[in-house]
Amino acid sequence: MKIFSSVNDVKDISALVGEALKLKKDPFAFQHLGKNKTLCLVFLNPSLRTRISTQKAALNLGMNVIVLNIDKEGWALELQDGAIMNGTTVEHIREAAGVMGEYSDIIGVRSFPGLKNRDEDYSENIFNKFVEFCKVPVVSLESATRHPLQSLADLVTIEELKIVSRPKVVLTWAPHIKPLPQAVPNSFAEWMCKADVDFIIAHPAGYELCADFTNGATITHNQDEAIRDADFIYVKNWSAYEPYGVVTSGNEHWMLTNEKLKQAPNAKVMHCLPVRRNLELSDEVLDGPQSVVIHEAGNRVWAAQAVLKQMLEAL
Ligand code: AN0
Ligand code: CP
Repeated sequence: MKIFSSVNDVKDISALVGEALKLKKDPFAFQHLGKNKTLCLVFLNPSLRTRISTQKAALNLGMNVIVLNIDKEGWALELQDGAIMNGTTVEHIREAAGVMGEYSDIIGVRSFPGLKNRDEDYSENIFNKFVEFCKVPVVSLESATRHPLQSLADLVTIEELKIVSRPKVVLTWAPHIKPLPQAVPNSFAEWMCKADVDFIIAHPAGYELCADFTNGATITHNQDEAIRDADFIYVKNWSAYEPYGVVTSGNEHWMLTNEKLKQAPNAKVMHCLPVRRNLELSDEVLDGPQSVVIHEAGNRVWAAQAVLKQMLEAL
């Protein structure tokens, strides 16, 4: 694997999930693969899980890891081609990515969308420029439109915890005070549409995701009906795709509570984290027996390790 930016970069999804679960049982079996290889993780935005789990995954494979919080510690990056750089930006992404490629065998990049210009965000300009100019394999640590390491960890979690062969998986929108990207729900939808699950998306009117990612899913505005008898309930906020990046009020009742969970007594509750308590999910759900959010975050290590292993094997 040379690029990991979406489910479309994966040849065999169930083999990759199986690989992650095997690595979970035997984390240090492939230390020779990463010997004398360097992973550089570049963050243009904050992170807790992605940063630590990907670093841990690389260490398990015997790699050296360098983390650069380029938004805080690097030179201000220019992204526009042809820019006259007489303003605040100091270094063009062409040189910055090219130089980082000289120091790295694999690069990871996190670049959130601006949520102002949809065409620009959905063109994946920043991620694609890293790929073009660094000339080494690149793994997405969440780009403008997708979060594939999260989705792989989510699928690993579902495979691991399911008790029926084809589980009912519900992605339900949750309230938030800030406009958040569509990357996590886009990506989750894209992976679930290819997995052996019965997949339903529930959201208030006006929060339709781009159809490119949801092809094959059942979509409803009725949250109660969607979550009834679900096996997995995946909670996530996102801002509107149309009009782009907008957040409307009046949907506070979409928070997942124990009262709602009564309709899905066997459901496991998932969230990518970070989560805003008592806004997206109530304390009682997060602290209750149906929540698997910490376990899910733990699986980020094995998802990242499976992807890095395939990249190292292709070097
Ligand atoms: C980010 C998002 O929704 O894309 C990162 C989630 C992994 N969340 C926030 O900004 C709170
Ligand atoms: N879920 C996730 O990607 O978390 P971080 O933003 O903390 O990395």
